[in-house]
Amino acid sequence: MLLMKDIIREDDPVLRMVAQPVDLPLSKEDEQTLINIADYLGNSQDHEIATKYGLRPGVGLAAPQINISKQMLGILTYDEEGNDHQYLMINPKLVSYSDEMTYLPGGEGCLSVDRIVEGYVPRYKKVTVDTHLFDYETKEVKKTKLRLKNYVAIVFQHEYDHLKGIMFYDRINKDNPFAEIPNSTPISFASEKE
Ligand code: UDB
Ligand code: ZN
Repeated sequence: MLLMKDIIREDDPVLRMVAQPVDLPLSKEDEQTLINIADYLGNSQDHEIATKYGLRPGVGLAAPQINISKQMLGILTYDEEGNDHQYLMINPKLVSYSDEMTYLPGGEGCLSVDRIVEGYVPRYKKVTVDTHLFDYETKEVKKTKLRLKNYVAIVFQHEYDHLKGIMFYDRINKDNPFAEIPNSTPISFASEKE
């Protein structure tokens, strides 16, 4: 199983690389990477397991963060209406986005960043994503178009940035980290940060 020591930190140049597309059908190795990502997210959100192994509760994890510079990422969270969102994405593409922006009023963190970086991270409020999805149970891969909004859209954009070598703090206004984000509404959903 993946532990915190397997997650590379912000000083690692791999986090600044553009990740490579994944060949389909999936190799066993790439399949295992997706399983490891899903297991990390699930384990890290299980209080008992997370405590035992010292895992930071994650809502998303991208392959580059485990030192694999390939276009794969996982999301495990729920939205403001309480619906589950579980995705294991292969070669995702952000194909369209809203003019409206959003942000987390408490800012963002990252499993690869061991410090607090304050400031608003502007994100699109709605995104459309063309991707292949990996089904953990059946191991099938399906091409899908996803429409994501609000918090789940933020998580997606954070993970998608990891595939492009972008860190959340690159997007914070350097002169005024808390400058108003034009055309935005903050996420009101009470995020219980860890
Ligand atoms: C996270 N977790 O996983 F709203 F139950 C963050 C960390 C960096 C604080 C661990 C998080 O936001 N947890 C959370 C939020 C809730 C409810 C809840 C748990 N990430 C993922 C990451 O680093 N991926 O690369 C950072 C998030 C910041 C904005 C989106 C992703
Ligand atoms: Zn991150």
